[in-house]
Amino acid sequence: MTRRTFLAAVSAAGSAFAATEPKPFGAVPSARQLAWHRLETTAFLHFTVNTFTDREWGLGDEDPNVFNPARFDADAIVEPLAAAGMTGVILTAKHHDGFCLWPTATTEHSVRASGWRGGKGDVVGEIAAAARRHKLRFGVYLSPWDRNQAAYGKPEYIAIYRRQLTELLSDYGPIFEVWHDGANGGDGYYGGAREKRTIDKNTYYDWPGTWELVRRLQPEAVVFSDVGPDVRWVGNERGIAGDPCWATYDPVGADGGPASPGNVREKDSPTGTRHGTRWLPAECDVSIRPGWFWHEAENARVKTPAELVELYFVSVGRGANLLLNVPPNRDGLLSSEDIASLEGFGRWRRSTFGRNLAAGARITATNARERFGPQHLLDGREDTYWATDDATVRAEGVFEFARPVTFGVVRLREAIAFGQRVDAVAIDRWDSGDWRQFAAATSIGPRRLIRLDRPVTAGRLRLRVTEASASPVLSEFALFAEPA
Ligand code: FUL
Repeated sequence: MTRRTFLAAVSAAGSAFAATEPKPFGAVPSARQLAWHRLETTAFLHFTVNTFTDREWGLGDEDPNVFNPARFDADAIVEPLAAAGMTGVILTAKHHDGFCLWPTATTEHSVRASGWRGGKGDVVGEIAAAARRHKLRFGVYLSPWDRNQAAYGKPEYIAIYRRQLTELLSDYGPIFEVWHDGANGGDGYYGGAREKRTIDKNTYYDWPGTWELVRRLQPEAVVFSDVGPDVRWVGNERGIAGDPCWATYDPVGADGGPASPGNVREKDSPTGTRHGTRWLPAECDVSIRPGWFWHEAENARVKTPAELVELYFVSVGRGANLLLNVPPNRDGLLSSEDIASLEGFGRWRRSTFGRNLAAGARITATNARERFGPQHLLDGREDTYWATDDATVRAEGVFEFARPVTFGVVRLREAIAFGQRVDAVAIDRWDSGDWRQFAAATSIGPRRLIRLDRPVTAGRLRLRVTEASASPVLSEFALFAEPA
């Protein structure tokens, strides 16, 4: 080979290499997690005997007849959620009190024993069907702690719990998320024993066995708990993700030992673990009211649209999903206060995100990997991206606008199929002959929203990846203006 053909071969190999996709970095999301990330905001429905007894945790000895939502209307519950942009709904099929909202064969303590609709009602079935009609996905919360069950605390209960899960995952169509909370207060009715029962959170439930069942019955469903395996609790019930909030996480138990649902070192959950070995993104569960269940006394304390917007920024805006609880009332409907807040929030979302002000910008970059150029930041697609050469971790993109744009929100996304690679970014505007930084952020992952203190007007912007653990792979740069 002459020197010339050798060099030609090297450069051909080099560009062929650069034209290939970047290699994934660290832990990456599964297909079911990728689908879950797209949901962004989902709704929680806390509804059971507690709604009628004015409690947050039922004792387990409630008369099933107290459950009597005379005007229950699943469509009227789901419609306002859909209008607010919720993409899924998770119902408390069974809360800690053990009352089952579907006609289960596993216990007498269910809607079948209630006078509501002559014992023929099925809240799970009706919410699932309404969700389908409104194009929302449907998920179930099945409390592991059961204060009604005589067998609770004994090995037999695990079989009952799995039978309940089997019914829910077999009879109600596709399930997008299975939600296991970690609470357990010990004392309960337990079939009349009325005593305190303690269980070993790490071993009693044999979680791996239950998750295997979920995988078999609903392979596309994500499983939520303090430790995943697919989605993690964010570590607080205020709806606030950490900043940074890494999608990777290696949970440890409260005492530093092995973790399990109900036994996790909560202070790690909001941020996750940078370079953790598992992709285990955060979900921010929070109620639109002070309590999880509906209480008349809290009708005047429903979060305002502005508070919901703020929650959106500190959850979704940090790469987590928001799971917003909107509890049905004793009629079996959402209260007008909650509906009004949802409407305000929905209006804000539509008016803010309806138009990407960065679309149409001319964009150049300091480095790009052949066909993975920076134009992909603006094409509105999540399967295309701007990537740099493997060795280039710091890179800049410059956006030039035909006419100056005024915006108050910036949205960035990594192409997370390639892992979470970027550690920090900064954004500058061109002003009087110089670049001036006006925004910065750390973790991005599936998305990062930066809400500016006041709107910025600029004809030229610069996005700088200031720190990355691997060559950046970004799929979106977008600008939005909030309504006045
Ligand atoms: C917790 C429960 O104890 C609360 O009642 C509520 O269901 C919340 C979402 O999870 O663990």
